[in-house]
Amino acid sequence: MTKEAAQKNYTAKNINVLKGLEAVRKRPAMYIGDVSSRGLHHLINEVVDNSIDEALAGYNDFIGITLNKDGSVTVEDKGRGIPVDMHPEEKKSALEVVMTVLHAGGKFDKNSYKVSGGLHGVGVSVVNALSEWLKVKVYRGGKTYFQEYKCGISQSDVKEIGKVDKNKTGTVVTFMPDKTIFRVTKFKFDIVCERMRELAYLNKDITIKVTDVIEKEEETFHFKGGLNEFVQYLDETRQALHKPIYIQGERENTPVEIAFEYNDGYNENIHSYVNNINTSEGGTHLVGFKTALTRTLNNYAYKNKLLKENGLVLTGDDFREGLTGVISVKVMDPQFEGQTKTKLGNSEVKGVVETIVGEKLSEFLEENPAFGKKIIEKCLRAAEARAAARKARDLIRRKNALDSMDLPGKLADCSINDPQHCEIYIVEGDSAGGSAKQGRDRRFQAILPLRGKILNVEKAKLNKILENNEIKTIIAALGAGIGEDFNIENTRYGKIIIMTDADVDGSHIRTLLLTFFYRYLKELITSGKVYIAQPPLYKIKKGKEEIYAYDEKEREEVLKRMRGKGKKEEDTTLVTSEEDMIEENPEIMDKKILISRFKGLGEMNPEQLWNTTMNPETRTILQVNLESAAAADKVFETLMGDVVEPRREFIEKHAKYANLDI
Ligand code: 0RA
Repeated sequence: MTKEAAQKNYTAKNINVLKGLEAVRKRPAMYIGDVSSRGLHHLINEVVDNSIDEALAGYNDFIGITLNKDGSVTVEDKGRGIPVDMHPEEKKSALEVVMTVLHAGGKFDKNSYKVSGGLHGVGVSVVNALSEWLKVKVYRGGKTYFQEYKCGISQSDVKEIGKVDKNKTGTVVTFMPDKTIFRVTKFKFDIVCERMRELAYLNKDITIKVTDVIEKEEETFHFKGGLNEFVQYLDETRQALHKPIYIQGERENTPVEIAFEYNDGYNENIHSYVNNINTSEGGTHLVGFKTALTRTLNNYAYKNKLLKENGLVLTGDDFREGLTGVISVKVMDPQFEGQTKTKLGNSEVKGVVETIVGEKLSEFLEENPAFGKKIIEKCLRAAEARAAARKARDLIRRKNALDSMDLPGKLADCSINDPQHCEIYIVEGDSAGGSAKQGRDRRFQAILPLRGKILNVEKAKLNKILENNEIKTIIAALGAGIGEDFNIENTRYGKIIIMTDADVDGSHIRTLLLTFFYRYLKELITSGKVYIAQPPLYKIKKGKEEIYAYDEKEREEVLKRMRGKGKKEEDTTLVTSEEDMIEENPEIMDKKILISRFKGLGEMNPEQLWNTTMNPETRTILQVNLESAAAADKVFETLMGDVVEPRREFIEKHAKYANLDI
């Protein structure tokens, strides 16, 4: 290549890099989901995934995460260190390529199980592009290397900045999320810990340390017992019937690891992972496990003559009542499908898991006949209860209460009946329900007011749950059935929006509803149909200008702007209701700023409710998703279950936002 041609080439490459990073900065949500707290925390996960890949390849056993004083984050590992040698095509250090070229991370070695190549695997370059600045240090081959970037653009070549012990290898990445891109820039210790705890359970040889310098908190996650300990952690507030059953094996380059135990509850809590990614929509690995479990336990019960009782037939559901388990598989080339791309599609994995579980579980049962008997007895009891529930359901169905043809009287339905374009607001209380009915766009918005609290489903069997009026009403309105009859295709609405007051009662009702959806209509959540309405907390008024604020921070921002320069706080008055204010001080209006706090939805008139909370053009609604199904399970069990002490601790710790973080 002539010098001129080389120069041209270099320039073109650079332009490509800039184009790539620009695309990320222009449409960050396309790469990291969103620019809220979730997307922000995703940045950490993105870097950590690379460190986990090093661990999966057998080169790393430590990850440190530090939330620094200035708001930046440091992620360090003891992996091989990002390669620094010249990249043959890009004509610059591989380190710079990994940090600045989209999707460059996975190009190096194909034959490995990659987290970073999987679901969210967009590469560290995306973190770099979305950071005001990023600094990377690499320990490799006895030397320390360094490079710094601003908005993803390198500020100089990779520099060798010192020598280290030959045996010390690893990568240290420190980044400052770009405030012009993220709506929220403060990392939360608890959110970071949630994923790190999960990763430590899934990778038992790794130690992950999280430090929050600002809040002065620190946790180290290392679980020698791996999945066994994970299952025990999930069942912490339930009574286990035995020690977890552990199954491990590998076929067709697909390692499979499973732990499960039965408890005294009625829920099925099976969490599945592919390459450390939570597959909340399940997939072939989960199907393989369920198939093997049903077949093996049925065969065992039959062979040992444990099935004599009144001709009951054990179904898959019976074998999974009160079952808590974690399935973790590693797949070379995972195909993710489903609404939220969290369903494993690789068909060969079903057979792999089925064979391994079939063999190992049979062995276990032969060696532990006492366990076998106990498990079958529990499943028989589940079958009995299921038969009773079926009767209850048939009875209700005969009375038409669950039938979508006979909609509940309280429901104000919409006029369009194409589910895709329809939404239902489930509203706390009749008075808010009334405002919502008047304020809505009746063409596509249906309103279902609930009276009081629905039953806590965490504590009841299905037949009891089906006796609860509020629950019957919801099932009938949604039209998709429940339990064995549930069919998401029949859901009458594309969006199911929970609208409760912003107070303790409201959040309790919201949690009860979410618990019910999570346990009995889970697909509504995994397919992203469930939302939470965000009514404003404050109305701020100055002269003719009226602004709604959805939280304290926003209220302060609005106040600051309205006060303008030099104005003092005395000009602001907090009023419970605007009418009171005017009555008491008829001489006030133009310069004074009035803040009224909405205590409940019922305080808003129909027009206000429409403008602030229901108008699709202007409202904000939070989509409920299962970022971590295991964590959600833990939240519900802790909040709704039997044991008081962990619940109190949990509520004290998470105070007001606990209920939202499912
Ligand atoms: C590209 C290739 C290799 C490793 C990495 C990147 C890598 C990236 C990060 C990000 C944080 N920690 C990391 N550790 C490694 C393969 C290494 C090799 O072949 O030597």
